[in-house]
Parts: sequence; structure tokens; C-alpha cells
Amino acid sequence: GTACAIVLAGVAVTRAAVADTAPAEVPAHDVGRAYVAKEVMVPMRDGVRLQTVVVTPVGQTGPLPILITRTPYGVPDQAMVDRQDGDPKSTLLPSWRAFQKDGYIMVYQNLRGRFKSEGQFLKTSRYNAHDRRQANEVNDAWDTIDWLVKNIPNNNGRVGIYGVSYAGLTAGLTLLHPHPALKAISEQASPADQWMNDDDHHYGALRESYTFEYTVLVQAEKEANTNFDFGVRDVYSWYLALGPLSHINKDYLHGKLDYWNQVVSHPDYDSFWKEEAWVDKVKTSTVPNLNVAGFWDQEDPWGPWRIFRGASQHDPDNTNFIVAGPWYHGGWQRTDGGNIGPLPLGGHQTAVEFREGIEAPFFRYYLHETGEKPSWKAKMFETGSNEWREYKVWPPQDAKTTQLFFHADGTLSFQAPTKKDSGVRQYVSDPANPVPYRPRPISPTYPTPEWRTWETNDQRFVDHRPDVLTFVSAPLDHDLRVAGPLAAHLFASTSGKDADFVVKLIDVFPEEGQKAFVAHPDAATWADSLDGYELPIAMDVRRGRYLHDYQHAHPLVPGKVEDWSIPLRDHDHVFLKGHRVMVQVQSTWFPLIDRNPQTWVPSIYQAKEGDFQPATQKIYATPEAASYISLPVIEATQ
Ligand code: PG9
Repeated sequence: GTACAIVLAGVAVTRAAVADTAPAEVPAHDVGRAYVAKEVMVPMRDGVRLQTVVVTPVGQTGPLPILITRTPYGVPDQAMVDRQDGDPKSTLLPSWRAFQKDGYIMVYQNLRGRFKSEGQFLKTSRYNAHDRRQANEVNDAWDTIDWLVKNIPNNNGRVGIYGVSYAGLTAGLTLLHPHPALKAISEQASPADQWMNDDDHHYGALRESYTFEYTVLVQAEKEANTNFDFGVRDVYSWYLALGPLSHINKDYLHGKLDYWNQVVSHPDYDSFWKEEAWVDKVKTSTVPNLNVAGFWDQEDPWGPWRIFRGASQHDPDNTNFIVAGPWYHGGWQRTDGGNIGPLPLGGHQTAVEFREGIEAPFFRYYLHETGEKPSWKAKMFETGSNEWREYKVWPPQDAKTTQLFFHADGTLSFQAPTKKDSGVRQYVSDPANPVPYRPRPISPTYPTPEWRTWETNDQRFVDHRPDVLTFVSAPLDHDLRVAGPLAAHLFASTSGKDADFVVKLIDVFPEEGQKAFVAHPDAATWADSLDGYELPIAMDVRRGRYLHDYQHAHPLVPGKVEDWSIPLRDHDHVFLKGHRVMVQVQSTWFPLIDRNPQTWVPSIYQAKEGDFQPATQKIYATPEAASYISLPVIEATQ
């Protein structure tokens, strides 16, 4: 971004031109039609006016549908400029390119309180159906649609909303009270419940680096996206030197950023977070919705599945769909999807295939009323096999829940431990030396690209650490196809009174030696080879104080063996024959997740330096306490 230093409570921060989440550009030669962009201030019911850019194709002949994106990050430059055929300065947002053949009036709007939009930025998904004057994103979308269909000439009265992440959230929220002209939405990577999963917490464990850096991004300045300037190349060392989490306000923010204050004053799943959890109100499919999820989404991997499941409870007309693929957060809108991190995808351009073959036809059907309705409920790009798969129901009914057991000798197998190989493995977790969540130096969340693909990082960077337990299977003698929700069940104890357990399910690529260079001709150097690569397929964390009750934290009983159920979300992946399955277990994941003091404190956000103490963690692999991963396995059909 453009470096424009401002001062936030005594700290230098730099201003980024566009948030990481802004769509990427496509090359100028892809520009087809010419468009005219016009900025209007659209009035909301409370008088607040929102900065809105209306982009109309030049030479529009008949009425066209309207397709809206509502964002807190500023309207991207590409949407703001008039463009002409062949103008080398013109660029088009990737999905607009897929849409242009059909033709739409494209609308980009800044949310209230961001950039030139008036009012207060909400940073909340609260919605009270009984308060018709409440300022919220549901009503703002309603008022915007109402104004556009009445005021934009030559529209066909059919409106869609789509977008990624925050823009996905504003699309998803319309499900709660859709305007009659709203005929289709595509919620893409929307968060659903900021305490339970997605951006800010996972089951109550705080996503420290993300939540802090994101709050600065959107709340430090109204007309900019702000990147906190750490002054060091490796933010791991910055967060470690910071000490207890309370030092963020004490030393840097000084209570100036609302959202951060709310996060640290509501550690438990109290009414503050329950009211944020708008997805609990989604129980029926009110508007046709194409939910989109990335299997390696580092921000909102969970929301789309929850929204899809909520609307699936009552979907008599079959208008609620989900698409998922091998994508980082928003990757389906930014890239061609030919790879995810170092992983090639069988020659597919998964993101282009999504935009042209799924997203554009979806809006074509509902907004232009031509073409085909999706014949599937769920469509996944399955990794491993590298094939698109269609499902009439999700999760697939033919998946058989299969247990992959831990063994005391560090192996994993489909056989449960017996008395003979029964045992316990242990490690000491020290909050003073936490396990990095990705290889150091760790860059800031925004605006560097490394954050986007960290969930595909080779896990060999930690599997030798004494505080990371590794379990690994023998090479598979057949393909292991897994489609549906995964979970870990750890039987574990701690010597402390609180603890975190992180579980990673990993696909270990075979060692092919020199052959690797023949098999992967693109691998230019030794380091590029996928030989022995430890690719994470599913990862998550649970925090002990919320093991039995999300609303009230309770201490763990030192030494007591508990069943830690750790949901690992929905996936569709084939562990290929010859690959091995690995599980890693650890108790820190820093600074992605804040450090658990491992002693009892009423709120971790008020813990003192001395409260952070090492603890011994034990993982059981015995007949009575058999830790395992639960896999939805689909047997090969001959
Ligand atoms: N993950 C971001 C976000 C969405 C919604 C709320 C808060 C943050 C984003 O990429 O927009």
C-alpha cells in the first residue's frame, strides 16, 4: 500500500491502499465491453447516505439485472473508472469478466461509516427483526435495493448480492429479511459466529494476531485500511515480547478501538457473542443462495457450512447450495486456481472453472431467467483425485464414519489399541516457548501474501519439536477418500488447570527420491519438490476452560483424563495410495492463538506474566481411552 504514516496512540502505522481482501486485477487484455461508472450517495432509512458506485455497460440495449457488492474496504479502483474496449489502463474484476457476457448493472457500495459513506461503522452482525429503524446491514441492504430498483434506469427489477468475507457477510445477512426484488445471493466465506469459529476465535480460543491486526485495519481510520507497523520482520517475536494480552491496550491501543475493547471484555460465550451469532436465526432458505467455502480458508472456513446447514433445515424449493474447493480466503475470486500453495491441481483452473462454470450460470438462472438451475446441492473440487464432484445431499450419505486410532508407539491405524500396545505419550508445553503456527519469520497478516497460503505450509517445520507429538500411519495400500465433516477425539490430561489442544490432520506425500523431479517437472529446485511434504488437510484448536460449557469457563482438574472433541469441519480429499496419514498434537499455535496460561485465571485477557506456566500434557492411546480421528470415508465403487 501507499506508505502514509499516521499515529495511533503513539505507534506508527502505515496506511494500505487496499485491504488484502480486495479482488485482484486481471490483465488489461481481458477487458471486453466498455462501462461507465457513476458515484451516487444512496439514502438509508435513518438519513445516512452510502457511497455507491453504479457501473453500467455502454450500449445497454434491454433492461438488465443489478448485482451488488457491499464492502467495508473501499470500492476497488477497477470499479471506479470508466473503461473502453481495448483501453490498456482498464482492468476488470475477475468475476465481472465472467458476468459480462450476460450483462449486469454492477453496484459497489461502502458500508456505513467507511470511506465516504456517512454514519458509524458497525463491525457487527446484530439484527433485531422487531426494530425497523435499527441501523444494521440487513436494513441497509434492503434500502439500497429498494432505491436502486426505483432509481437506476433500465433495470429488470431482479437484484443479486454477492461478495467474499465481509462482503459475503453482508450478502448472507440479507437472508434474515430479503427485499422482494432480491432474487439470488452468493455468500462467499462469510463468518457466522465470531466466538465459535472463523476470524476471531475458534471455540473461544482467541485468534490473537488476526483479531488485533484486523481491528486496526478497519477501526483506526475511517477512509483507509490501516496496517499496524510492527517494526520487526518477524511478528512472532513481537507478540512474544508483548507478554500478556492485556498489554495490547496498555502499551498500544489505550482503549481507543471499540471492537478490541469488546473482545477483551467478553472472553466467554455470553449474550454479546450470542447476539452476534446471526446464523442461529437462519433456519430456512429465503433467497436462492450459492454458499462458497475454501478448504484452506485461513479466515472464514466455517461460516459458509453453517449458513448452508441453517438454510437446509427448510429448503422445499431446493434453492440453497454450497460449493467448496482448494482455495485460500477468497482465492476463487483472486486467482486462476491452478494450485493451492505448492500443490498443483491436476491441470485444472479451479477458480476460473468456478467463476465461469458455477457462479455466472447461477446468477444467469436467477437474474436473467435463462439457463439451468444447478442439478446438485453441493459441488466440491476434491483434492487428491483433483476432480469436481457433485452431491445431491451434503454430507454424502454413503460416507461411513471410520475411526483412525492413535497408538503409543507414534503410529496411526484403523485398529483400536489393545492391552498389549496400550500407552500414553506426553510433552511439556511451555507458554514461554510457543510453537509457531507457520515458519518464521512470520509476516503481518496484511498486506503480505504469505498469510493467505499458510494453511498449506509443510508441517515438517515443527514435527521434530519436543512439544509437538506426531502420529503417522503406514503408507496407504489404497486411496482413502474422505468427504464430509471430520473430527478429532483426544483422550487427554494436563498437569495444569487450563490447556489448549491443537490437532492437525496431515497428508504426507511419499518420498520418491530423484524420481520426484521427473514426476513434478515444474519443481525447479530440491526445495520445490513435494517429496515427503506434510500437507495439512484439517486443523483446529480447543480451549480447556470451555470444554464442557462455552458460557462459563471452568478449570480443568489436573491429571484427569477428558474426552476432547475437536470438530475439524467439512472436507473432500483423497489421501492417495502410497501417501501416509499424519496427526500432530500440540498445545500452542502462536501468535495465531493467544497463549493459554495453563493455570487458572478468571479471564486470560487479564492474566499476569507469572500466570503463564509450563504444563505436562498426556495423550492416551489405551483401550479405555482410545484417541482417534473420525473420518467420513467413501469406499471406492468398482
Ligand atoms: N475475514 C474478514 C472479515 C469478515 C467479516 C468480519 C470480520 C472480518 C474479511 O476478509 O473481510
